[in-house]
Parts: sequence; C-alpha cells; structure tokens
Amino acid sequence: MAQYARGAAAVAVIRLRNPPVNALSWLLVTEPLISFSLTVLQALEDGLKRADADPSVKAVTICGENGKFSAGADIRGFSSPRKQGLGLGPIVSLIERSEKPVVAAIEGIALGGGLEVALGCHYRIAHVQARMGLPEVTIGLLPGAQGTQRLPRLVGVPAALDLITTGRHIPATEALKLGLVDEVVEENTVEAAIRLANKLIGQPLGPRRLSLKPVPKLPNMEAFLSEALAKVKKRAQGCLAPELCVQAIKAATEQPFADGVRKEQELFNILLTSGQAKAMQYAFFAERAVEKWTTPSGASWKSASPQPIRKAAVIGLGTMGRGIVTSLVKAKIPVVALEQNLEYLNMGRNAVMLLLEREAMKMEQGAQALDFHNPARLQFAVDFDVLRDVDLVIEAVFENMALKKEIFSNLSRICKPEAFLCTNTSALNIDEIASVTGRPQQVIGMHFFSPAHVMRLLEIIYGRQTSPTTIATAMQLAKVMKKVGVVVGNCFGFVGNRMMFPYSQQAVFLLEEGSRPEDVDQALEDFGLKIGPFRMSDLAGLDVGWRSRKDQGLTGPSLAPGTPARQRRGYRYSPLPDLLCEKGRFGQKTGKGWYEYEKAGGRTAKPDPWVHSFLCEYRNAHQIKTRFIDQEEILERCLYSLINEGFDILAEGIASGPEHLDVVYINGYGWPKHRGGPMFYASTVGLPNILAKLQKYSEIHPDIPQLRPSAFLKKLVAMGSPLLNDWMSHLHKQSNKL
Ligand code: 3H9
Repeated sequence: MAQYARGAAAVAVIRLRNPPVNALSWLLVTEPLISFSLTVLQALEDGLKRADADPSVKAVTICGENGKFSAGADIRGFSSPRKQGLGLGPIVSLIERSEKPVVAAIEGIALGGGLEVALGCHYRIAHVQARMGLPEVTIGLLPGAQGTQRLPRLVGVPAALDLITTGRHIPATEALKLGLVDEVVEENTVEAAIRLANKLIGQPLGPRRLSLKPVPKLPNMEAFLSEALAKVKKRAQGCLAPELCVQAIKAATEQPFADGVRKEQELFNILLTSGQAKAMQYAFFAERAVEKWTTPSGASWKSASPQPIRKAAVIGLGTMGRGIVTSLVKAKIPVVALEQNLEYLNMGRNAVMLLLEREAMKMEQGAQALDFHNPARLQFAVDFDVLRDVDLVIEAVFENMALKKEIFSNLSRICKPEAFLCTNTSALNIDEIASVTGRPQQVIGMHFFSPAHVMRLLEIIYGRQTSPTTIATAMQLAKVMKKVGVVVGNCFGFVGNRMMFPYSQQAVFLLEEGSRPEDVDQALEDFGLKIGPFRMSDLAGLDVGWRSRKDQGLTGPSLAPGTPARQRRGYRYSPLPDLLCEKGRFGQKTGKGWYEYEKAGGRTAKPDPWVHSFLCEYRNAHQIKTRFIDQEEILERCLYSLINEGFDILAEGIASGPEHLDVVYINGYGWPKHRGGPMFYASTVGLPNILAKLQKYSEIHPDIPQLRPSAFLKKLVAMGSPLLNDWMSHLHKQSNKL
C-alpha cells in the first residue's frame, strides 16, 4: 500500500509501503492493524488524486517505507494472469501531469518501476547512499512504465543506453553527475524533499515534465544507435531484452513521446511473452532461494548462525590463491597469505598487488579505500605460526590429496580450536581431508572458480561431519565477498564438474564420430553458452585433465598393458585428449590444442587443419565411419547428458533442489541466463522429450552409461512430469508405473 500523510503545512507525503523492498504490486496488501487494505499502485493513485483534490495541499513528496524508495514492479506477478505493474505507466503520467510540484525522496534503492515513478516526479532528491537503476534487462524485460522514453530525455541517449541495456545500479553521486537526480543529501532525505517541495510551490512545472522535453540530439544519432545495437547484440549471446531496449530508446529519438510509449509497450509485451523473461525471473528467485540452504540431515539456514570472521588466511598463492586473497581484501577482511618459500611468496605477493591495484582502479572509492598496503590488512608469510590467531583458513594449494592432508594436519595443530578450515578443491573428498584433523566438524570445501576475484560462484561442500555453524559461516563469507554460495554435498566433482564430465565426454565422442571441434563449439555457443567445450579446454589447459586421468589410471604408464584404446572398465573411452597431450598440445599455453593460436599464450582460436587430418587418421585407424552430425544432435547429446547427471545428483541428495544446479551453471559455467539453467531448460523442453532422446541415444551407444536415463527422470515422467518446483517432493513418492 501507500500511506498518505501531511508532511508540512502544504505538502502531502505519499509513502510506498510493501516490505521488504516496496515492490509496486497489484497484489492486495492487508494490514491487520489498519482498517483498510489496498494495492500499492492503487494506493499511490489514490494518494495522488487526494492531494490533487485537496486545495490546502500545494505540493507532494513521494518516498518509501523503511529507507527504501522502491525495487520496482513485483517480479513474482509477471507470471500471473493479471500482469503486475502494467498499470504503472499511466500512474507515472498522472504524477507528471500534476499541477502541484511532486518531489521524489530517494533513499536506499529506486530500481525499475521505482525509478520510473521518480522520473515522473518533477524533482528528485537522493540520499548519498542511495542506488538507482533500470535493471529490467537483467530479468528479461525493458523498463515498461515509460522509462525508455523519459530517461533519454533527461540524461541523453548514450547514458540512457548504458543504464538500460546493462541494468547496472549506480550510486547517487553518479546519478547527480548524469543529471538523473537534482540534489544529493546526507541528512534526512524526506525532510529535504519536503523543504524543496515547499520552495517550489507556485513555480512553473512545464520545463520539469520530461515527456515534453526533446531527446538531446547527437550529430550522428543513427550511426551511434546502429553501432550500439551491434555491440549489444554481440554481448547478449541470444538474449532478446538488450536488443529490444535499444529499439525502445531508438523510438524515443525518432517519435513523439506518446508514440514512443506505444512502441515501448509493444516491445515490453514481446519480451513478457518470450519465455526468456520467465527464465531470467526464475534465475533471479533461484539465486535467492539457494541462500536458504538445507542438508539431508535437517540442518538449515534457519537454525544455524554464522560466526564472525575477523581475520582469514589463504595458503598457496597460485592462480586460485591470488584471486581468493583479492576477494577477501575487497571484502575488507584482514588476510594473511602464506607460501612454502620466499621465492614463491614474492612471486605471489607481486601478482596479488597487481590484481589489487587493478581492482582499486575499478572501484568507486579508489585505491585508498582498499587499504591493501596496510600490513594489518594484508600480510605475507612463509611460517605457519602466523595462523595461530586467524578465524578461518582457506587452503588453495595444488589438487593433491597427500599434500592437502599434510597441510590440514598442520592446521589442526596450529590454528586456534574454534578456527574453520576450508579447502579450495574442485573434486577431492572433503571427508578424507577432514579425517586428518581433530575438528572435522569445522572442515568444509570452498570451490572457487577462476579467476576467483571475478567469478561469482562459490560451491560450498559439506562433509559427513561438517557442522551447520560451519556451513552458515562459509555462506556468510560468500555473501560478504559478493559471491553466490551454493551448498552442495560431497561427491567426486561436486555439482558443477560432475555435470560437466558427461558433457565434455560427449563432445569428444562427437569428434570421434565425425564432428570438428569448431562445429561442436559453434553449436553450443549459438545455444548461448559463453564458451564451447573445446575452446574452454584450450583455455584451461589440456594437461590438467591429462594429469587427473593419469592419476586415475585411465592413461599413461599405470594403464594395464593390452587395454583396448577406446575402452576403459568395459565402457567407451576416447583417448583423443591424451593423444593431443602426448604431442605437447596443451591448448593456449603451448599455442596449439584443439585449435591453433598465433603464438604460445595467444587467445585467438583458429580451426587447425592439422587437427582435422589428425581426426581423419584417427577414425581410419579405428575404423570409425565419419558421418555428418547436425547441430541438434550436438546439443542433445552434450546438454541432455549433463541434465541427466543433474537428475542423479538430485536423487542422491547432493543438492537440495534443481535451482541449486541452475545457479551453479549460470554463475560458474557460462550457462545463458535467458535459458534459466540446465534443469529449468529441461523443464521447458519437457521431461518426456529429454527422456525419449536419452533413450534413443543410449540405445545407439549402449557402451556410454552417462546416456542411460536417470531413474529420477524416469520417475518424474511416470508421475506426469510435475512442475520444476515440485520435483523434489516426488523424490521419495512411490510411482506405480515404475
Ligand atoms: C519492473 O520494475 C518493470 C517496470 O519497468 C514496470 C513494467 C510495467 N519484486 O535481493 P534481496 C524480494 S521489473 C518482488 O534478497 P538485497 C526478493 O526476492 C522490476 N520481490 O535483498 C527477496 O525476497 P525473499 C525491476 C522482490 O538487499 C527480498 O525482496 N526491479 C523484488 O540483497 C529481498 O531481496 C528489479 O529488477 C521485486 N522487484 O537486494 C530489482 N525485489 O526474502 C530486483 C526484491 O523472499 N531486486 N524482491 O527471498 C534487486 O535487485 C534486489 O532484490 C534489491 C535488494 C537490490 C532490491
């Protein structure tokens, strides 16, 4: 609802009220203590009409309850038949048409429809700590309450394009520079707005009505917009919203306000019904749902309290360790960074300092605010003794169980009893690492993604004995580092890498059967993945997987003599990646891998004729008939095998819901957000379709167990393919069709 009150003698105050973020909804908000209940928009409209009709009211201030202006339309409502926020545009017009000056008092946040309401006001005052933005594009929409038409009129086309197509939130100081707000205050914003409203009484409002202003001209508007469109399309990787945002802004530059608004509505409706918006809104709520973690033993976010981390340590200053130290410093947590000797320490220190300098330059507050030259904030050492007083250690050494165990046994001896011990690993067994400590309840996995100071995902892996407090502390740390923590169980590869394994395996099998690396990559990149499996493998280094396969006895000297080249433990195996490694083709680092590069360390992948003839020779040697493989088969075999593994993960209780898997894939593996994550995608393709295709491919390739449909997938289909939200409730239900 919105509360109407009198702020000063002649100023009415309309306060938006819909906790926690004052979303502008048509949903009924019932207040048991107040004798009426109203929707937020209805109440806003009523407040405006009441102020207009009251001759003693000479001006109006609009603000939000609890120090927040508004987070915009209620996102939950977009999927309901009565589309939320669709009546917002006319209300914004009503505000602007008011004959009495209307001042927006922006505290906390003014996002989406919230900012559009403020744009309808004649003046905007913001608190210095407020943040503003039009983030609709991030949930698959565009600002649909006339924001695409008003913002360019106020701040010009380049700034409006930037804000609307990226959806970024900007601080009040930047908003002031852009002219988005008229004043920034440090004191009580509502009182400042009321004072300003009082001063404005009787002044002409025409020049303050944005719909009446022309869009500021650019000498080369058409060329500027075409260039912007090309850039936005390239960045969007198949996501429709950014492109339609540009079209709406273009309409503002070419058409009168009312026609522009009509165009905006038309484009908004296309997006609303496109399916992409639904996927992106699902992703928005999924990210929030995973914060509310639970484990199969019944531990949960509700009952566990995180412990404060006043000082942390990172062991190992390789690529991962450097990124983790940088993330902790950025989160303003004092850190001790440890290496095994002075030579490695100095190398690590220089690399960390470089990263921090770069981060400081990117940050709004500038280098000083990071304070990383202060030894009380960041300390480098080679002696484990400095770890005596830290609250939490993150070990980030090489993926080697023996080495990790040695470190954890030392940590258990040296660190104070209440300290938490975390291991950054992408696959190793947390229980085995915990077993060498005297405090397995305080041991937890923290799987960072490279580069660790940039990537948002953090897989948080609990072991058999990890306590709820330890999980809560790791989740809290993720939040402080501005990462998305996802709590998962302990199994080889956890969630992300475990699902990646069958996907990468299919990609290589497709090469054996007739595809080229660039065909497979192109199909998956056209689908929207940031990078295909072979470009990814070249980037990460083929030697990493080779080492792991050698450790597992799948290749190399420990392979039993006489093992068939294309079979391991009775199942299909492809030695192709091993053969490339034997030829020294490790990917970008050696200038050759699945592709060729301009030089060692080069970044531009070029299809390599050598690889093509190598594949032909390989197929001939193994009597494999080359066949043409279309995009559809590439996508189905790679993606459905990954999804299939996801169903097994859910059935085993490794993750507590499909949204966990989706958040992992969107934030750590470049899965396109507009397709909602692999499990959401499966629900849009239809579970019976996924099952049928897996059955088909598994019949053709009986020696690939990863293509055999998961029992949980089969069960869901037998139960009539329930909605994704209901999958987990069917996990233990009986199905008489099975
Ligand atoms: C729009 O405005 C369209 C218009 O152009 C008009 C078209 C006609 N709706 O993130 P948090 C919930 S589209 C419903 O944990 P924070 C959120 O789910 C809208 N619910 O807190 C969570 O619920 P729960 C454009 C919303 O402090 C709780 O509030 N606006 C909405 O880290 C707290 O959220 C946006 O895209 C919403 N609009 O961050 C803004 N917003 O406790 C989206 C939040 O049950 N929102 N909730 O899990 C955000 O970016 C962040 O939530 C915000 C707060 C920065 C506001």
